[in-house]
Amino acid sequence: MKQSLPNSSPSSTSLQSGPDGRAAQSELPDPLVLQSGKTVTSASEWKQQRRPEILELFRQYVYGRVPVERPDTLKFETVSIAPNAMDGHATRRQIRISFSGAGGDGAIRLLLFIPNRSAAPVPCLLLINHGGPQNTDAERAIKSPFWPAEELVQRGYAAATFEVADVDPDEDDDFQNGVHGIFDAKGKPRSPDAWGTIAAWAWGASRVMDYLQTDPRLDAARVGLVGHSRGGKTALWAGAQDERFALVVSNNSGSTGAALARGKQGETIAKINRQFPHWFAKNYKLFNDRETELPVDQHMLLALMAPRLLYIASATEDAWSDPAAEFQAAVAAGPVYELLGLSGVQTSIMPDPEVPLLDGHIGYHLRTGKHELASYDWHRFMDFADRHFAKST
Ligand code: GTR
Repeated sequence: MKQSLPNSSPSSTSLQSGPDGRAAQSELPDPLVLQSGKTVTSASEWKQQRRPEILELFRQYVYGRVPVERPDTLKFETVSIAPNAMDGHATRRQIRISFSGAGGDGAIRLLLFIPNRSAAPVPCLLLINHGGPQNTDAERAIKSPFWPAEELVQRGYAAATFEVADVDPDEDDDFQNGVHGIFDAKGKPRSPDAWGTIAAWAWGASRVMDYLQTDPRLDAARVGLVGHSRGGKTALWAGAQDERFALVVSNNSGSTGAALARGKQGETIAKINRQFPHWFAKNYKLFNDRETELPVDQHMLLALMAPRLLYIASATEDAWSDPAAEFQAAVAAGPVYELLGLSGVQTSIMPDPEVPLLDGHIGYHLRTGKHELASYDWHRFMDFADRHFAKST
C-alpha cells in the first residue's frame, strides 16, 4: 500500500532517465527555490529562509531529529598529556568528553596530536573513526593509512579523532544503546523523524567541536571534519548543521552521503535502508525506490556547507558509492556558492583520476583504487586546506 509522501519541491519534475539513467540537472530539486515556489536571489534569503528549510527537510525525512544539542551535563577532562609523542614532534592529549541524560551516562574519548613546532594556534583535522581502534593507535605502534597522524603533524595540522562506537555502537538494536538510550524519552513510541545512528555520530562530532573550541593550542576557526564512507555521510550531516566546522571532507561517502540519490547506480535508498535500518530516520524508508519523491537530494546537503569549504573524494573502483553521482552532486551544489559570491568545483566535467580540483570552494578528486581512505586522499585534503585556510587568515 502506498503511503502519502510530502510534495516534492515545485521545481523538481519527474525523473525521465537520461542517456545513462542519470538525473539531468533540471530534474533535481533546485536548492535555490523555496518550497513555496519562490526563487532565492540573495545571500540573506538563502541564509534566513532556504538554508533552514533544507536543513529541516533533511532532519524530517533523512537523518532524523536530535532530542538534545549540547547537554548541560557536558564535561571535559584531560586524561593524559604526553609532550614528546611522535619522537618529540607532537604533544598527545587524551580528553574525556562526558555527558549524562535520563537514561544514563556516556563519554567520547578524544585523541589529539598537536604539532610541537608551532607556538601559534594550529588548524586541526578531526577524523570520525568508524573502523575500530587499530586505525587510530594512540601509541603509534600501528600506523594505519586510514589516519596518517604523523603526516598531518608534519604538515602543521593537529590530528584529532574519536570512535563512533563511543557515541553509538553501529548496531540495529532498536535504539537502546549509546546516546539514543541516554537521551531518548522513555516509554513513548519513537517518532518517525527521530535520530538514527548517523545523526547520533554527527551529534558526537559537534560535542568534540565543543571541546576543540576550548583548547588554546588549536585555531577553532580552522577545524576540518573528515569522514570516510559511513563516516563521510556523518561528516556531511554534522557539517551541514554545525557551522563551526570551517571545512567538511567526505571520502567515498556514496549513498545518503555526497552522491545524488536520483539516478544513482550501486547502492540506492532502498538498499541502504535494508542493509543499515538503524542509520537514518524511519521516514527515510518511505522513499525506498521512490527517490524522485524526496523533496531533497544530496546536492542540497552539500550546499548547506556554503560559504564554508567542502571537499568530496571518490575512488575509481568504488561503483557502490558511484563516483559520477558524487561529482554530479558537487557540481549541482555550485549555484549556492555562486549566489554567495564564491565558486564551487568550477567545472562540470569529471576530472581524470589523480587530477584534483582544488581552486574552488568545493574541492574534488577521483583516486585510482578501491573504497578506502588512503594517504593520497589525506594529502589532497591538506593541499586544499593549505590553499584556502591560508587565504582566510
Ligand atoms: C557499505 C555501505 C555504504 C558505506 C560503507 C562503509 O557497505 O553500503 O553505505 O557506508 O559500507 O561505511 O564502509
